[in-house]
Amino acid sequence: MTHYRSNLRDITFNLFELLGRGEVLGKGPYQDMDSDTAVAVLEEVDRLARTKLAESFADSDAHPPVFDPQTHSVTLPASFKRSFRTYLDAGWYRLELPAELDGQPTPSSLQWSVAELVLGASPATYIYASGPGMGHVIWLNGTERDKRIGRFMVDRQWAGTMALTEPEAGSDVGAGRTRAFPQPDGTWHLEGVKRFITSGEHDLTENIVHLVLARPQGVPGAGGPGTKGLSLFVVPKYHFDIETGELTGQRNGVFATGVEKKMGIKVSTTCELTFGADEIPAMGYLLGDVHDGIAQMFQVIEHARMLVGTKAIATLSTGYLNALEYAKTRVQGADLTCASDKTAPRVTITHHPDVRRSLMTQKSFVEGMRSLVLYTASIQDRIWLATHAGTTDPDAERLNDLLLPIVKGYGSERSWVLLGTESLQTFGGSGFLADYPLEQYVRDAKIDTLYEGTTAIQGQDFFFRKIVRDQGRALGWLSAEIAQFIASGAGNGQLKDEREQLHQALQDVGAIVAAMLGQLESSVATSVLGDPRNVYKVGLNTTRLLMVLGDLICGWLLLRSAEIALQALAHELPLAEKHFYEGKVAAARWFARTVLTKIGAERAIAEGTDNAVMDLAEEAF
Ligand code: ST9
Repeated sequence: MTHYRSNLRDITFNLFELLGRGEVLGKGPYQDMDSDTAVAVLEEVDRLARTKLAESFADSDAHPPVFDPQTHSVTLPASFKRSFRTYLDAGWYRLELPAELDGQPTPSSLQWSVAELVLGASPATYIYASGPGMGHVIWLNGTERDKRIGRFMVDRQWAGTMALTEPEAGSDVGAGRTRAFPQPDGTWHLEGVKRFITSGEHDLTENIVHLVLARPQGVPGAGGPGTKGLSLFVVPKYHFDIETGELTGQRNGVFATGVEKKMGIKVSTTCELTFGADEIPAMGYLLGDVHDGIAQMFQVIEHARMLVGTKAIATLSTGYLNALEYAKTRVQGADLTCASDKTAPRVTITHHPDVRRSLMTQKSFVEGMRSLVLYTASIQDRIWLATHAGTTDPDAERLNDLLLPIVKGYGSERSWVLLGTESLQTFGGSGFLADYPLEQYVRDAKIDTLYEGTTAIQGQDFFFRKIVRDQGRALGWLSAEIAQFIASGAGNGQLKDEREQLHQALQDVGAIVAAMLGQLESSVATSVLGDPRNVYKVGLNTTRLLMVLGDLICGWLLLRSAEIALQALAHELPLAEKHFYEGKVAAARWFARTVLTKIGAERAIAEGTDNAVMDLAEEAF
């Protein structure tokens, strides 16, 4: 048996019972993907994930990629290559592609359900297999030439990278110094160094296509300072015939000049890439022949942020299920009611209150955050359905924008902390051993709070862009939805206390937002008490707001799930189903009582924020 424990029942609960995806499947663009087919797909990917994909997980951690600096090449372990090849051959990545690229049109909600299974079993497999998805972005944004490149990436299963980061440009992408020089034939030559490039070099695919942000030189109106001066270039590792995609055998001037040694997810290479050294030019195509790099790159980034949040939550889910399995069999100590009786029978640790506290905490967060991911994906379904109908759904777009930093920032923070403090802890000292997957999960999941924009960046994006710049429209709509649920009397009298806790949490979150808006307002010079330094008070609370909003949404979705579960429990059910629904109700109650109730304390902290920590001399730290 491999490390991976999936929870298909909870995924189908979310899709069909909570989010009503039966309404979307089998219709319009998804005619060939009805509910039965969707379940069959999930079952097949689940089987593949638990077997072939998961089987290389530990081995590829123990035998990480080998970098040869002479040839700039990287060799991946054979076990991982087998998993990766099995995944590509199975073709499930085509669920994320449009029919025009020989994809199988599939709603986002089903795509991310499938992604959870792959990311939980072998996160690096899913990440290395992003090339066709990046080809899709090139195809969407490109000229006829670029569309052909996008298609080659799909047809020939080329890999791709997103090359933003540089040694001096991490969170601050606009500080990037890589330059691009126009050539008489319409191509560009790039010069510079990119760092922390995921999948930057490997021997898994015949070609790698780098999406590179660089500053064009000598172009009026382009190449200025900051992110807006960056353009997006398509830079292949190997040159190819632009008409047929056949490799010419010539190497382009982009080389891996370093591969990082790191804490986790070791099989996923993290590379330094040097462009245009050694007298071999790094030739690139300007995407779409327009200088609109950061906006184009954000199409990839938005997808990648959803990916990273889903990866984190998938890892917590398998971490919890492994911990649960262990706790059910590990016998240790007597029941607390007879702790002083040294002859009392020893019991499994699931009998101990603190273990139950831990397991229910893990369960409620996993299930709440799975709902958060799939609820967000269901909003993306709306966006794509509108696109397919030749219109737009601006409300859905705004809501998706609001939710993405929560999926990424909140999902990764909660998952990593819970994996270390609760899932691994359930094993006692054994959790520290390589005998169980927990120690690798903790190491592999830490990156999720860091890449694709750190939690601090997600918090800032959330408040300044997704709330203030949006003039609170998406947040207002979401709050109204939650308020409507609270007022609905859901749960038929059985969730009265929990709805009250949700109500209080909603008010507390509203008060935190109001306090931060007040702090922002008072930082503007034109206001009566204007002091620019008051914006620091906002900055001291952006991560806090991100986290409490995540708690609020998870609490709301868990209670909606509990309402559905209570309705199901009113009928005769097979035992396993009865337990499943009882577990849903228990998780929602637990979360409301132990998590939502803490938001009041966060409110007090936010409302009482001053600049004392900002006024402190650096030496006093
Ligand atoms: C990395 C790799 O970490 C990790 C690997 C993960 C796995 C990869 C797998 C990828 C799979 C992909 C498959 C693709 C499939 C897709 C299919 C889809 C069909 N939302 O506020 P401003 C834009 S890579 C949208 O002034 P600053 C916007 O255009 C490294 N757009 O920012 C805006 O213009 P406007 C990851 C946004 O102060 C413009 O940027 N690194 C958003 O100049 C300027 O905005 C990072 O993530 C947004 N949320 O720069 C960087 N925000 O305002 C983290 C901005 O006119 N740092 N734009 O609309 C940041 O995000 C910074 O906040 C900053 C600040 C760089 C944006």
